[in-house]
Amino acid sequence: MPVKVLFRGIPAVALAVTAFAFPAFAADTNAPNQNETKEQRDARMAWWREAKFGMFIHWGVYSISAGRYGDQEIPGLSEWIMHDGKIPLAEYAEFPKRFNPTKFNAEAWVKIAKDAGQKYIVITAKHHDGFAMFQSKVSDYNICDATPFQRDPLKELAAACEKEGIKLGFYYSQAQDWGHPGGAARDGHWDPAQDGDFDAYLDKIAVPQVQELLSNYGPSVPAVLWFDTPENMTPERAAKFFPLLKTRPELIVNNRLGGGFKGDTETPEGFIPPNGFPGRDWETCMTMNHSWGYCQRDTDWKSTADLIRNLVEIASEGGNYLLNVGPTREGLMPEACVERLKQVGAWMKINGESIYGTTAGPFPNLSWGRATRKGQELFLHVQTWPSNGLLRVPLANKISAAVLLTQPDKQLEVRNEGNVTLVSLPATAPDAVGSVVRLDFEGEPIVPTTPG
Ligand code: JFZ
Repeated sequence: MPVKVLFRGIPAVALAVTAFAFPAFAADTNAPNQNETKEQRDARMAWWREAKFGMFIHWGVYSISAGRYGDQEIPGLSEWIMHDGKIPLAEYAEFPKRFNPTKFNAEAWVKIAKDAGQKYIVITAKHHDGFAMFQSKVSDYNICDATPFQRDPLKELAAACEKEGIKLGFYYSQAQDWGHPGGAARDGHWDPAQDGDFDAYLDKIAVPQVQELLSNYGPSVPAVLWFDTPENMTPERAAKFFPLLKTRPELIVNNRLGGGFKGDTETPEGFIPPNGFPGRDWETCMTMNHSWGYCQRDTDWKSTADLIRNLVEIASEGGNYLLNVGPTREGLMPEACVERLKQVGAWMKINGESIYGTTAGPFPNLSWGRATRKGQELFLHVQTWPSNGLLRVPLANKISAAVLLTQPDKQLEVRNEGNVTLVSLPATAPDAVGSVVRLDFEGEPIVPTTPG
């Protein structure tokens, strides 16, 4: 049963008591990175905090069906088609025989990410369907042994990422696995071939495959391990992965292993938490349309303006943006995605300094947009251009410089009026989606509680 549903029905008091009843886990010294100092943690998270923007890739044999099973449209997420269409395992296992994505080119994918300004990629090594998109000795239900393609895309991506200076992370569905006996399935198995012992599945498939992923791609891949949907996981089951995770001290792990393991990153999905997660690293994952895996009918793409605004909003609350693309059965990223990513990249070329390595802005809210901070620099993302040409910033500090990132050599006029800083802007916005002003300020930000 999904954890979320369980939680909904339980009063807060019961939850608090339950949490109190298992203090052992919170203090579990076997969990990775339990005892690291703040300095060690900051060093481990440094590249990720600098990166801010990553590419999520959902690619698997579900990219073949692309939302259709026989002559039926299966509503919902394309990567859930086996579950939602109640496709028997033996039948789904025929899909790989038709998977021959000869147009896949790791360098082209990495270049698309890089040109978009994305600094890391997280790709589905195995999704809930249980099919491994990598060479696995543990199960021949994998792309090298069960498709005519026979290549390991993770290996090719690792090489391309290394060349381009992009970090590579792996998504691995550790609990749900509809393709191996004993693997979990939300709402239960639909095919007796799936029945079996969950612990045996963890011991024989999930743990050894994670070991393969952590061992076979060089010392710095994966940089991130992205677990998902912890159905049936318990503290004991999560602990089966700990010794492995500890073999890779630089690894960043998300919070979806289950069994109470907090991991390194919160993963709000499809939404932007209004105040971030104070004291925690976090990453909003979002897909460009509605499905994660490629879905032929789903052409409702977010606009470039939406994508940029999301990135800005997330950065202004202190998070990262992991933006998903679902490549096709041929191994191509949909044209609509490529086009939008290019446009985001063009914006990032000018405005990237207002995103990379920034932390949340100091303002609870701003009527005209968002703000990010990097040390003594504030980046003002002006989304509603002031009609009188004066931007009101609720900040009382001394300002030593103010420029538009589109015109970094031209100082803007700035004056203080009471608690407020007024910045003179040109009559029209230089960028229709998001123009950014950089303010160099002195001291700690002084933000009046009632803007003047
Ligand atoms: C999961 C997957 O089931 C889905 O296919 C996709 O991979 C996505 C990134 O992750 O879906 C979830 C997981 C967590 C939540 C919602 C959907 N959640 O916490 O709200």
